[in-house]
Amino acid sequence: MDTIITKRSIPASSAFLTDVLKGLQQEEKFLSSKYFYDEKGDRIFQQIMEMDEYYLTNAEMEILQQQSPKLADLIAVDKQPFDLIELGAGDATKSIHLLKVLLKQQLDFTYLPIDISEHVIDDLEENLPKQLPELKMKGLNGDYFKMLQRAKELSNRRKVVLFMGANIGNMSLDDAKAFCQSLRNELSPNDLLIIGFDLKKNPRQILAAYNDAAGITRSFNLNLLHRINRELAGDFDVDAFDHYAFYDPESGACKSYLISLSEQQVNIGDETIQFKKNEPIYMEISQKYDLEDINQLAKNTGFTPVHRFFDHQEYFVDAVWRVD
Ligand code: AVJ
Repeated sequence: MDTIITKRSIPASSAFLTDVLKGLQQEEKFLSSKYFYDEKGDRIFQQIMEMDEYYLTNAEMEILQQQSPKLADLIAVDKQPFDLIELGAGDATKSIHLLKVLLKQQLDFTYLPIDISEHVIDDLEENLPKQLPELKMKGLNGDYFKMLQRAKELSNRRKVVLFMGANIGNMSLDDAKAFCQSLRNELSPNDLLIIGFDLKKNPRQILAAYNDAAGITRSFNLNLLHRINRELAGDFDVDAFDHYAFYDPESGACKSYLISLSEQQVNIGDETIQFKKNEPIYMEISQKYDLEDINQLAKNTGFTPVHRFFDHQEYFVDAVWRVD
């Protein structure tokens, strides 16, 4: 009789596993920062947003707190009903300022927050109605583009898409262009996109935001190794990796790496990955833009820039683009 060899079972459907192995089996190793956000990662990101060095959150918060009436005027041009779709809604602490103004103006709209984290959507559905009882909302948990499709099935009203928080920064310039093009293809003429960009500024200030003194960003990166250990039967010795952040003022790319401090091997399920001493894993890009880059991106992807909202220090911009 044949012997049946049982392998440790790994769920075949795990895109997480496939992506992790694909990234770590390359010549130049990388992991995707979209996997930073498990429950622990969500909590560390909250801490990042509260750090002194992480200027982005306060800057965009100021824009929403102070300029939501003007933003609402641009959104509600014709006072017709619309759907307000937020990609990567998080806890909506910024967009709530806009929601309040839209409700106060008695506009007919439904808020459709999309997030790939299920517990983010659960929290929103529990907490937002407490703060804004009149708000019509439906949370959509999943991939941005699949959920955009869903939103279009739910209604054919005009779409206003919010993509704030400099989330587009986690894409390379080429990927950002492809993303905006795909978004454009899901939308119709006169729909709006409100999109947040972190601006190029003093390189020291940018680097400090991603290389904080307390090491919170470091633990944010290392948490992905812990997550692989927890969820994918990995055995990373997390202490054997160091975090390194680097900002290039010419390209505007701020990149994070984890550096293997020794020659070592790591098992992930049935696979073994070799690391040389000082070998980097490329973890994340946080791309910075100037105003010219932003207008070019709009024009190259089928949008017309309509307006720009800045914080008083001009660290950050929320750009309003109309679909051509
Ligand atoms: C959530 C993508 C806007 O790149 O600034 C913060 C994530 N990474 N610190 C950013 C992040 C390290 C953040 N975004």
